[in-house]
Amino acid sequence: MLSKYNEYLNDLKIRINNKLEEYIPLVYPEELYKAIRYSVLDSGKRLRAILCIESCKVFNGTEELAMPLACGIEILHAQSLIHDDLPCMDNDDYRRGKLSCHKQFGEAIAVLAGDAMIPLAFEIFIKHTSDKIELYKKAKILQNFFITAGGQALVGGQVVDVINEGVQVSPETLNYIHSNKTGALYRFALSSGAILADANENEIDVITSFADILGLAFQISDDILDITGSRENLGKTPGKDLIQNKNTYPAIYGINYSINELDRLCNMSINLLKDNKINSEILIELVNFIAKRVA
Ligand code: GRG
Repeated sequence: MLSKYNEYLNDLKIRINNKLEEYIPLVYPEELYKAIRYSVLDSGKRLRAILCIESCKVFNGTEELAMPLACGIEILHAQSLIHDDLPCMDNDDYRRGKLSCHKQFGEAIAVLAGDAMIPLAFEIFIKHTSDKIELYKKAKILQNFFITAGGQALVGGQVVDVINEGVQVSPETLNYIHSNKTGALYRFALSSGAILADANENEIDVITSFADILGLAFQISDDILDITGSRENLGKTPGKDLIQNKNTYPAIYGINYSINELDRLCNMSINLLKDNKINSEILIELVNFIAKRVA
C-alpha cells in the first residue's frame, strides 16, 4: 500500500502480528502449535483484522478494544486457508510464499491444526476483550462468529464450491459461493468491530452492506489475480482456477467484465460510506488497495 497511510497501515500490521505472537504461545503439544504458528504468524496482509479495527474506530471505539477480535478473525481466516489448501479441497502446495501447512507438517497435523484454530479464535476474543464490554454484546459477536465459521457461511460456501468443481454454475450460485466463502468474513469483521464500538442498528446495517460489496470486490480481484498474477507476488500457485475448472468471475463473465465489475463495486462501496456520512479515509484507502492490488 503506497500512500500517505502506508506507514500507519504497516505499523498497524506489525501491532496485529505482535499480538498474534503473544496470543499463540508455543506450548505442548508443540507439533500442533508449530503448525498453527506457522500458518498464522509473520505473513498475510491482515486485511480482515485491519477492517475490523477500522470499523471499531470509525464508530468511536479503539484499536485496543478491537484487537483480540481482529486477531481471532485472522486465526479463523488462516484456518480456512489451511483446510482450503488440502489435497481433498483446492490442493495447493504453496501459501503465503511458503509450503502450505499440510506440505510442511503432513495432512493429519494440518487438519488437526485447522480444527484447533476454530475454538482458539473464539477463545482469544472472549479471553482478551475488555471486561468493560457488556456481556450481551460479547454474546452477539460470539454468535455471529459461530455463524461465520459454519454451514450458513464459510463451510456452506466451500461445500457449494467443491461440489460444483468442473460444472459451470449460474450467476446466483457463483454469488452464493463468493458471498459465503469470502464475503462472510468481511461482513463479520466490519459488523463486529462496529458492534463492539456501540454503533447503532442503522450504522451496523450500512457497514454490513459495505462489507458485502467489498467482500465480492475482493474475491473478484483474487480471481483476476489468479490469471494475471505471478507466484512471486501471490505467494501461491497462479493459474489454478483455470486448470481446476473453478467457478470464478473471469470464467463466467470474462476478464474485461470482471475488471469493470471490480471497479464498479469499489466505487459503489466508497459512495455508500460517503452517502451515509461514514468518514474514514483508511476504509477508503483499503477499498483503493483492493481495486488496484497486485498481491
Ligand atoms: C470451518 C471456518 C471454517 C472454514 C472451512 C475451507 C473452508 C471452510 C473455506 C475456504 C474459504 C476460503 C479459503 C476462501 C478464499 C478467500 C480468499 C480469497 C483468501 C485469500 O485472502 P487474502 O489474500 O490472504 O487476504 P492473506 O494471505 O493475505 O491473509
